[in-house]
Amino acid sequence: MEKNKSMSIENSANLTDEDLKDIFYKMWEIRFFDEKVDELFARGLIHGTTHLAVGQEATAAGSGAVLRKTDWITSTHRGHGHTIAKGTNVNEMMAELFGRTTGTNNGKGGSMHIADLDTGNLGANGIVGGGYPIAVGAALSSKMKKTNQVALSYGGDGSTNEGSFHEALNLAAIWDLPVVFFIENNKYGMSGPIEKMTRVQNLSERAKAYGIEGVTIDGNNLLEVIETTYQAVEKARRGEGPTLIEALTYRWKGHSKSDAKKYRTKQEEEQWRTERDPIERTKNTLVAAGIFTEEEAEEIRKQAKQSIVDAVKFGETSPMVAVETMYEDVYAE
Ligand SMILES: Cc1ncc(C[n+]2csc(CCOP(=O)(O)OP(=O)(O)O)c2C)c(N)n1
Repeated sequence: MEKNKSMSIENSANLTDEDLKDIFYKMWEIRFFDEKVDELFARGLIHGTTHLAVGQEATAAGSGAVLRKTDWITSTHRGHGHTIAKGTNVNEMMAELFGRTTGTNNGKGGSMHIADLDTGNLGANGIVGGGYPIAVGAALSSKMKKTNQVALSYGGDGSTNEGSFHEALNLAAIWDLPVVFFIENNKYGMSGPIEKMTRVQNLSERAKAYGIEGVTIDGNNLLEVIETTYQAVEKARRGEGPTLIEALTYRWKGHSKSDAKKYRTKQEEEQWRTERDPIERTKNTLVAAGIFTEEEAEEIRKQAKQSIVDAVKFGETSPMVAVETMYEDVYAE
């Protein structure tokens, strides 16, 4: 049925004002989720390691918004935002990090292994570049079974130097597979700046080597992310093959929880935080378009914050995973 709702911002994905409000809510949810995780680690309440995507909310929320529930994603070690944007319940995500039975992976996966087949999330991946071949395999199954599903594979700038990236792009190209390679270029690998890791100016140029389309966009501009991803996803759905999207963004926090960030200046960090905050920019755009007022935006922010408070409560009060169940869910039965 035709949506009978207002669309104050023209966009080819046909997102209504309500959709954009939801995306704005998700951006806050992503930010609060990761800030809370940072705090919980510092207090010793959750364990292992984690990689936060504070500052990268527009790439996750914008790309996730144009995918169908039945489309797939593969995510990275920095994947909480992708998972939230694809529709996973934040209570279950938080419970997973707390190692509780109510978690997405029954509490046995943790931050880097969240998978949620109900929302098409084929899994985060601690192996840099490990998600690309999985997405290509999923896309191949879609083509062979004619299900019309698209796979979108997230990766960091550093992952484009892995062999798996190149093999995946080549196979996807020669078979015209319905897959989108979405690179979040946040300027650094663990501590290595992109300029020292590759000679190409834009990572999207690498698409040429495989005969596919490559595009570089401002990853902190939500509407640009939505528009570009939608075009690439729909092209894939029409059977016209893969696209490489490079979205320029920045992570505000260190690589992982033990990073002192000595490889970059405070000035650079400050500049990205104050001048290019994706949430602030989205709010200003949506207020200017009349989608909500400043006060309504503040209300959405508060609701998102509360959802994370509730998620922590849910995680903390859920049952711990029992040691005797350690070997369950390891092999298919
Ligand atoms: C195959 C492999 N090599 C090395 C590592 C160690 N490692 C974890 S994250 C990371 C940096 C990844 O950088 P990038 O792909 O740019 O993602 P970002 O952390 O910037 O989001 C490295 C080298 C790993 N996990 N897997």
